[in-house]
Amino acid sequence: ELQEKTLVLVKPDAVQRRLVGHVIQRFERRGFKLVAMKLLQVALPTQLPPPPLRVPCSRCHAECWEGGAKGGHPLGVPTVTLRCHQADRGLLDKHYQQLQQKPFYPALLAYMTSGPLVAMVWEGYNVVRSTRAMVGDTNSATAAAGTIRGDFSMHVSRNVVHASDSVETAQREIGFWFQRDELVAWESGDRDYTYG
Ligand code: YYY
Ligand code: MG
Repeated sequence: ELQEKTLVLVKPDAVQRRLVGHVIQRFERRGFKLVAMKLLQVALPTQLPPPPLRVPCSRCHAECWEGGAKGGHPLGVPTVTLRCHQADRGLLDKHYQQLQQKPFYPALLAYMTSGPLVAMVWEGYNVVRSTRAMVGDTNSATAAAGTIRGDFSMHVSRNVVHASDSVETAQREIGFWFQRDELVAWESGDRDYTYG
């Protein structure tokens, strides 16, 4: 059968409202398989700590960070790369590529960077389409009761979750939010009972 993966974000409003467990429970109970998950705070550049100081190397008196002009230490000494692991708005600009020109985009950015969110990858049969159905309409006012947005959200600008809208989008979005080695492949023991 068709096994797909999709990206689900539990957005900052849902983390603040302690809904993370509720959201996870719905996908688990449906039978989907969690293959990656992390809590992270996406920051605007002004919220990020200053970048590490680039200090000249004490041995060669040159800047020899990885990716530098010479692509490494001129004396062949292993270099340490200091990288800021905090996600920044560039991630959201990619994630919401289609929406950047919309009038609500600045507000959407402010909301998505207002607190931590939980990023997850769920796997299963038709998971992309099923997840969208479980999440409900973008606009909470018209989201059906029984959907996550229909049950937990009142307003489009605070709609609790994100879910990828197609298999292609899902593949791209998973790549934005996760490194390849953050996805865990595992066999679920109830497979014969959930898929027949
Ligand atoms: O995929 P989905 O989240 O259901 O909707 P999109 O059309 O992709 O919009 C992404 C996101 O933008 C939506 O979840 C809330 C926000 N948004 C908004 O704040 N105001 C709108 N009028 C439309 C969308
Ligand atoms: Mg969308």
